[in-house]
Amino acid sequence: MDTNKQQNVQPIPPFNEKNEETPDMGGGLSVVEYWAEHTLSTEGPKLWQTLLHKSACLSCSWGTGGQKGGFTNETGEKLQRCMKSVEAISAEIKPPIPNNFFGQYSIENLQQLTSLEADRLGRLSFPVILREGKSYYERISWDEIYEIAEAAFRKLPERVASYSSGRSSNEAAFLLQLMMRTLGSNNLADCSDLCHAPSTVGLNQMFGTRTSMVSLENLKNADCVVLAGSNCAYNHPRLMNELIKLRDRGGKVIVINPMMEIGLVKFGSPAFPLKSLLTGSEISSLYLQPIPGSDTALFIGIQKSLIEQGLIQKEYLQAHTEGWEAVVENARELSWETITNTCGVSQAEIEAAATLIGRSQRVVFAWAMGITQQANGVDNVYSIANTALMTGNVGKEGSGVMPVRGHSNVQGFGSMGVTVKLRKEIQEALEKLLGRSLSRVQGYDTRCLIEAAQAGKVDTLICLGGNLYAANPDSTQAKRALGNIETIIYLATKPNLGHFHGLASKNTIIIPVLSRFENPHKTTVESGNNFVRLNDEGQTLLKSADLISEVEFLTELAHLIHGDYPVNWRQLQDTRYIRQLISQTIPGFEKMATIDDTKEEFTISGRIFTEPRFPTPTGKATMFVTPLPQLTLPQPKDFGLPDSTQGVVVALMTGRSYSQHNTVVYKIGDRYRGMPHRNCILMNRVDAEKANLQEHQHVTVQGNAGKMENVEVIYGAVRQGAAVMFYPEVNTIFNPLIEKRSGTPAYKRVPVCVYT
Ligand SMILES: Nc1nc2c(c(=O)[nH]1)N[C@H]1C(S)=C(S)[C@@H](COP(=O)(O)OP(=O)(O)OC[C@H]3O[C@@H](n4cnc5c(=O)[nH]c(N)nc54)[C@H](O)[C@@H]3O)O[C@H]1N2
Ligand SMILES: Nc1nc2c(c(=O)[nH]1)N[C@H]1C(S)=C(S)[C@@H](COP(=O)(O)OP(=O)(O)OC[C@H]3O[C@@H](n4cnc5c(=O)[nH]c(N)nc54)[C@H](O)[C@@H]3O)O[C@H]1N2
Ligand code: SF4
Ligand SMILES: [Mo]
Repeated sequence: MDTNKQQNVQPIPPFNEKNEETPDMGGGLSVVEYWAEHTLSTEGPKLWQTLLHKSACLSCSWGTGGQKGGFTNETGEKLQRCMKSVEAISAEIKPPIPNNFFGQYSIENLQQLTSLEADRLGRLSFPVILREGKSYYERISWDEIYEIAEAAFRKLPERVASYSSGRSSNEAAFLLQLMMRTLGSNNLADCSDLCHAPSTVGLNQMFGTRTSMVSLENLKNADCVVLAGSNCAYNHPRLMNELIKLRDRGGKVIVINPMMEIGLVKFGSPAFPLKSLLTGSEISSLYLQPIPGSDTALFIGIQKSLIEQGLIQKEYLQAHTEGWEAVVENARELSWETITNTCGVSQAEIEAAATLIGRSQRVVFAWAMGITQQANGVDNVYSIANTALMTGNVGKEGSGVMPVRGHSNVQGFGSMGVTVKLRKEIQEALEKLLGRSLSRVQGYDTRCLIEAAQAGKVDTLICLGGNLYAANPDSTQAKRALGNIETIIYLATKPNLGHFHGLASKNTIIIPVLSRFENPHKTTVESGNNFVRLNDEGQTLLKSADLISEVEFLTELAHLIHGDYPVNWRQLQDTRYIRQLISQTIPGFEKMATIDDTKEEFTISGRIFTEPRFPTPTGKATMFVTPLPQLTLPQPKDFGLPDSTQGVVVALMTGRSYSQHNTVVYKIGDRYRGMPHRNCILMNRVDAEKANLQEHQHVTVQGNAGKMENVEVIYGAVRQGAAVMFYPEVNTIFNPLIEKRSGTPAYKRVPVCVYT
């Protein structure tokens, strides 16, 4: 049986029909061409200066850079800087927006800009305000900013909120939450609410920890990686090097993704110029394509097969877990028919995955947005971790569970207490610092913040980076909600759609801040692998600009609101003192106290598990039974369309193109998926033909909150019933289900009707 099953292993997935124009592998020479084009261009010297600066890469959470130099990862390996990093830096070193710009273009003009056009305006280089009833942003003095901000923060604490994005430093994040909590507000919405919150919730429930339990060294010792709902070929390119090396040493990679992402089949990495770059390295040993939103069923299927093949580690379960009997029983009882009907993957494929996992010695289970951005995101996480536990793969060298995080410091924001689900240890430490209790009022996460604003319950909002407007679903709702807030203060490096659409009713202020590599002080960030990096001081290349550091602005504002309570805020402008505070209040950050002297970047203590003992009351992991999702799609008539409409309803997976960073679009096309511009829907040929559509035809795509017209149909390697479109544009047409335990929107299973 086993030999047969092994033969079933398929590196290429069943739904593999690519668009003719798409390349046969991810990465490849074009990556190097991009490097060459940019580093040799007129911006080349500035780029190199920034690339060589001792600070962490701005882009993703993989965490390249820092004290060992711009090209080094945390294990000291060189040549670990990818072109996404160049893309991100290139955007930040653009010339400043001219002084007379905002006087020339009204808000109405600015609202016509696309995301790409907004970003290309250049760096924000002086503070501006849009006053009530006015149609132009105008320059504002720092004195007036502080006057308006202070008054805005004197509102009832429950009516004051913050939103943050994960690019700022730990120091800024710590200040933000301390300022808000000192005020008595827990309204600390963060982009992670839209992102990995289900991972945080799920891991906390099961293991009493909230982040990846695997270090980079651990990953290097794995002999199998299960990669579910992640397109790391685009979004965490240096993780690809680890997968290449794993395959080289005979390990296996199981990819779980409704879409065939070509870079997960084959990837040409510049880190291996001779053996990989031109010819490409094989990545997937087995590629499974479940129905969007059905991963729980797929993982239960894997569990069932593990049980049937006698591959579960019963002794491990007995010794180190609780609740395992019910989980095993559930998998045993569910019929194969129910499982395969729910996930759309055949029993043979599922069994092949189980065999690979069960026969491997050290398996890492990694996942990203395809798993979390679902109405049952927490169950998805449970089902993955249940599978890991059943095979004894948590708390063991070279194995474990690994959420692949988003922004370069999004994890640091959570660690610093920028969350509506504060850890008890931090709460107690902050209460000690404040000499009083923290407010017990439940804070608003990102979706709740939008709803509270819509209901007129928010007066003041401060946004530390990000793009709250465009990151949220249902842009019309987001715009209306933000419009009910009296004062919004945006701290940003670049202009974005949010600054032009997310306007307050009285005052909207944009404060231009220094980038990570420009701050006059040292800062730190935390990678998705729980590694803290130290960023050196730098200088801005914007010579006559009027920029401020995030730390300076937040400390000045906090000083105005709170005086010298509970700390001398202005003293904290020397960020060394913030790090002292962090070391005293944040668990695992003891080494932060000495990092200025030692320059020693470190792994946060208590995060990596190589023994199966967990920080739960019993020391055991808790397993939860995961219900199967009910996945039906509505009919065209449910969209209010007449019966005569020739249309097809699909589950839309909304996400990133090759050339964008979240809401910021760098290039309009996506060459690896053969999507020439942003207004495309990638779908399976069979679905299109069902609705009498042809490739390149222009169609309407309608969700439950609006429609997009003139969308070009592109055929691609996605399973039937699923389709792909890009955010932020697509956020105009739907208001999704929300995962109840984490607050995260189901961005990856959006029912839409495609018709002409
Ligand atoms: N260059 C670049 N890097 C980035 C970012 C960026 O925008 N650009 N963003 C950063 C951030 S904040 C984040 S969160 C990460 C995002 O990184 P990813 O999570 O990799 O990005 P996404 O494009 O959202 O989607 C991931 C994959 O999920 C798959 N998927 C969709 N639905 C399902 C499903 O139901 N099941 C399964 N198994 N898979 C599914 C999609 O086909 C897609 O391949 O990247 C970070 N890094
Ligand atoms: N439909 C759909 N929607 C999604 C997603 C999806 O997959 N599908 N993904 C969701 C996810 S995973 C996330 S994380 C969110 C992202 O949501 P956000 O994090 O809110 O959005 P970004 O686009 O990353 O924010 C970019 C802006 O941050 C600012 N910025 C950059 N660097 C700095 C800095 O150093 N300091 C400051 N103060 N500002 C800076 C710049 O002004 C830039 O324009 O979007 C979510 N929305
Ligand atoms: S993998 Fe991520 S952190 Fe590393 S260089 Fe690329 S974008 Fe930066
Ligand atoms: Mo994210």
